[in-house]
Amino acid sequence: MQALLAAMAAQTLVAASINPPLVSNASPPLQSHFKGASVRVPRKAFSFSPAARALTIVAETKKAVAVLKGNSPVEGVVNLVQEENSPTTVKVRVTGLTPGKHGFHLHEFGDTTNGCISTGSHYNPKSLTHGAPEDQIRHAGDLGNIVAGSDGIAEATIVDNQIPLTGPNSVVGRAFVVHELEDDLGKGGHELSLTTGNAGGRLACGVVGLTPN
Ligand SMILES: [Cu+2]
Ligand SMILES: [Zn+2]
Repeated sequence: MQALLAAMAAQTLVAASINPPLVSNASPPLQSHFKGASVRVPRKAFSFSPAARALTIVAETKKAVAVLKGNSPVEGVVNLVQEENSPTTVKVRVTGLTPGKHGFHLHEFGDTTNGCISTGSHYNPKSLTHGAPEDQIRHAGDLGNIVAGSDGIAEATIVDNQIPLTGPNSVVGRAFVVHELEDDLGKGGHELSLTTGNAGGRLACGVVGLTPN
């Protein structure tokens, strides 16, 4: 019985020795942080439970833009958005075109030193021949045609999985080109069909760059 009372008294003393610093405004703030339960709360907040880790995974959205210009009245803006590991959505608006179809591609280089000609060939990391966007065998940069109305304006939304904004095949730093003629999508039988789609001259081009918008 005496032992039990002694034990209870000891517990009371322990409790009493913990509680006063936690409720006391008199103790310096730095000291109270090193006492009792106040230490355990931050430790739990930093524990690496699966739930805590899931909170740190945030889907990354990349955005890019290209402003198209050239030695012609043709100009335009291309906006690109890619959610992590998803296809890239490309929104195109080009003005000053002749009505009808115009080849629209991503070319290999973001170099406009000599105008659109120095953007090189169609972006082609897999070394395939020219084709339509829906073909298995195509250049990654083959985005088909955009179509201008009688007002000379072409607007399109293209969703494509071969022009990512991150990773080894990122198209950031490469260039869009809009062409004089229709891209025959590799099926025209012309000697240029399997390299350029025989899409003719380069009316305007613009380098793809990252944007926060
Ligand atoms: Cu082209
Ligand atoms: Zn091509």
